[in-house]
Amino acid sequence: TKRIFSGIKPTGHLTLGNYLGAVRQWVTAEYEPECALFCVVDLHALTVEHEPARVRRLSRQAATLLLAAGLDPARCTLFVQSHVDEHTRLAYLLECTATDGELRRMIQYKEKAARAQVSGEGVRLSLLTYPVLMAADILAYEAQEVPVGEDQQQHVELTRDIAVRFNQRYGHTFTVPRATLPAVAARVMDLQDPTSKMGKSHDSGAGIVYLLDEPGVVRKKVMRAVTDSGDGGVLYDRRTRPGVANLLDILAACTGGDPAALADGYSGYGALKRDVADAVVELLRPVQERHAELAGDPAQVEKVLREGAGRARELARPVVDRAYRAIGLLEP
Ligand code: AQP
Repeated sequence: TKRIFSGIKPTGHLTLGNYLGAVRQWVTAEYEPECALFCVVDLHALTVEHEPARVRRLSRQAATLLLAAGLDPARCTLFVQSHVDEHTRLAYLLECTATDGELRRMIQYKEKAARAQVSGEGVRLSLLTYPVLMAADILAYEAQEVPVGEDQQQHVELTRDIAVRFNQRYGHTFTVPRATLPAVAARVMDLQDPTSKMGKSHDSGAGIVYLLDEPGVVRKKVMRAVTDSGDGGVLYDRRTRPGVANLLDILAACTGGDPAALADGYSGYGALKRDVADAVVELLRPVQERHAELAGDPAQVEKVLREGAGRARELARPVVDRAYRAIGLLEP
């Protein structure tokens, strides 16, 4: 069976983008615990300005939400990145494999570095090296597939390059992974600014649907979504009609239809928005119900994370040890 790995960064409350782009792919497959690893990648949350208590709170919340969304601890391994030292151990070796130029080309780095500069906070060095730590997250588990949204595709490509280079120079050590993207909604856009991604750390609250938003809030956000001017009814064209295309993508992802075909069923934006709002509310309802139950039992979530970290450590250690030997470090 295939080994898969993916993660979520506790930099904000989980969004509809995280769910449709990534989390839903994680919960629909049938796994064995050793084959599917899902991680709250808390170290990655320290690459931008952060508040310690908030990161802790968001890490717990992310784990709880992943369970609420349907991750079954009996069939997958759910853990917190900082609980398994192998990630940072391996990251250093990969920093000795990747180049400065490669990392500066990453789109997320350019965007987030620009934002950090504007805020006057300065760009943390870890923001530049973040994709290398992400490569370590993936390679430590010999993952073959990495189910992610479109914004993470470039980082998975870099991971492949690093793995191939390491293997060529030091002998076969790592499995070379590939990204898998959902067929629709691989990039959910901000409802208020449909030319940029719906991002959990962005401040446009009105354009972001959070998984824990109440139905009334979801409806309000969807009904106020920016649509496109221009006549010709409801058309699916991501380039010229990004606002409407985004709503059609969301509807298609929720109902299982095809976004272009769905467009034919509407003559106006109002009816489309109402259907999108209904579909999202229905999609989130069971997740929110389970979240409310689980949030009342934090000890249960902690137990899952503790057991997950134990299993993850056992899987990662031999791989990372092998990499230490291959690259030329003396056995202790
Ligand atoms: N808008 C999106 N549409 C589809 N997929 C998305 N993902 C994120 N935003 C969208 C996918 O969700 C998974 C977890 O994301 P992450 O925690 O690694 O953070 P990110 O990719 O940097 O996205 P965020 O949520 O916008 O966080 P911030 O604002 O902190 O950068 C990934 O598989 C991602 O592709």
